[in-house]
Amino acid sequence: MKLYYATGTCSLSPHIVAMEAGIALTLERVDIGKTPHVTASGVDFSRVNPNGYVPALELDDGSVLTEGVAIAQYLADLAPASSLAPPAGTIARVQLQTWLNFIATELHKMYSPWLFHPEYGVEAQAAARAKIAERLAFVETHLGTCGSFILGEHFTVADAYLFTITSWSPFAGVDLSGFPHLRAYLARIAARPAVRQAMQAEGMKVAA
Ligand SMILES: N[C@@H](CCC(=O)N[C@@H](CS)C(=O)NCC(=O)O)C(=O)O
Repeated sequence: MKLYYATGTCSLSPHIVAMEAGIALTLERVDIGKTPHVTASGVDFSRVNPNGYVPALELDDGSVLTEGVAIAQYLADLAPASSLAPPAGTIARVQLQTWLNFIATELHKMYSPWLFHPEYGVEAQAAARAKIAERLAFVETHLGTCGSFILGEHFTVADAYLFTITSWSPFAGVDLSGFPHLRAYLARIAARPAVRQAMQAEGMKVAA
């Protein structure tokens, strides 16, 4: 399987999941800074994902999965013993999907595009930061009571996703100083060997 990724973007989330699950992936970098987006091997990425965004997962039969939360759950389900996602059909799985949808729609798409595209203007960015602060307050309250991870004591795909998105905060001007539980959670996740390996494989800096 091949994961199309761009360093440090939301594609880091399924990359972490694969590392946690012990699933070997081929990686192909996509330059999303240039239009059209071209992959490291010179392919126009719109031929892989017509929407032009990472992540995309090419399966061994040539078919392509898109949308980070779907890819992450697919990978988790390939390795049920890793407990990265509760079994389908359980309330715990629905709780996982509730969090994945919350992270995708209330956080991911509030950080990006608003905070990474200055052309939206300072007013839109201030509004996005205010909304993110509200949502992070909700996350902070949850992390204060849930245990080590979002669903309790097991690291799941939701943790890979929340870690990936909220780690953008320093680059996006989002102040995490009022969220001590979130900061401790991010440090805990950043120390996981699989997370470090995924980040290193993408050429990111990891803490010593
Ligand atoms: N709905 C998609 C959004 C993915 C997305 O926003 N990807 C960004 C990186 S975090 C991207 O590739 N942007 C480049 C572009 O949209 O052209 C998902 O959740 O997988």
